[in-house]
Amino acid sequence: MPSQVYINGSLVDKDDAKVSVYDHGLLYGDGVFEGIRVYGGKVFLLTEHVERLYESAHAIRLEIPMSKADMASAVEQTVAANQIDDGYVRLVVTRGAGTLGLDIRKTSNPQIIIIADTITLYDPEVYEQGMKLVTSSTIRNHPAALSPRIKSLNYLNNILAKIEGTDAGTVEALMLNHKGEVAECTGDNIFIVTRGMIKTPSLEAGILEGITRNTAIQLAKEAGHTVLETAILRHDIYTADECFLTGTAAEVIAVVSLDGRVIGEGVPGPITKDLRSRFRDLTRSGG
Ligand code: PXG
Repeated sequence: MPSQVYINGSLVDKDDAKVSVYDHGLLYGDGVFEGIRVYGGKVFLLTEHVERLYESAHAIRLEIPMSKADMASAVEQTVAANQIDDGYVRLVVTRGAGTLGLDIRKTSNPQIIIIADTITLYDPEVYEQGMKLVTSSTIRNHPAALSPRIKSLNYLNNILAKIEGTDAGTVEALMLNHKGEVAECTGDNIFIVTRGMIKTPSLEAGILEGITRNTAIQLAKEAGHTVLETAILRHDIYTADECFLTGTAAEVIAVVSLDGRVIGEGVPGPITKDLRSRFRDLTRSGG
């Protein structure tokens, strides 16, 4: 059982890993995070995740008091201390303790927290049969309000959408942007395959630049597919031949219906299956 949590330079027992109730991470969701996989004892795409963490922090004017290289070493040290072979790392940086006001100048001591744990995945049936999706009525944050490119501790936008999925009996939910275009799911990016062409919303749609998304695009291109980053409407998903999601937790997973419309043959499609297999080969080979 994982028991050691990294907090501000030390590994401590998880029961002793604590932050102040005055921390702006708690009071305002003021902070950033990453979710990273460990495969065969190796942290998958660690450099990419550390890079995105620092970009998120930079975007919210949070200076992380540690170098990227030291952050990467701290992640590896935490994984090793907990003897995680296949698991999950949650990397969190909060704004730190401050006053009961929004002024970041009155905060100090950003908290750097690294949790290495096991991961709960979707049931194997969901991978075999593909998942059903519904569109949530909660739209994705407007990029001019809170950019979805920032992986911030304020995930209420996604949580509210996820509740709608749960209420509808699905494990994920589709989110549209303020223009009514397809954005992404609550914790996964989305792709479709139409007449052999792979399409995914561009960053302009107001989405998180998923690291699994980037890997899937690269794998698809290596396999000889054309990948188009373009505006997508729900109609494009309803009428697609295949649909799949990508994410750190889900990896590559098929979607077989949206809002009660069967997609393609209603089973995971050949390109989806091939990309899932290529992704799994990559993670098994140490990435
Ligand atoms: N969109 C959103 C909004 C996300 O939160 C993704 C896309 C996929 O990005 P990556 O980089 O993982 O390919 C995410 C990622 C969790 C959890 O515990 C959520 C994510 C990642 C890991 C764990 O809910 N979201």
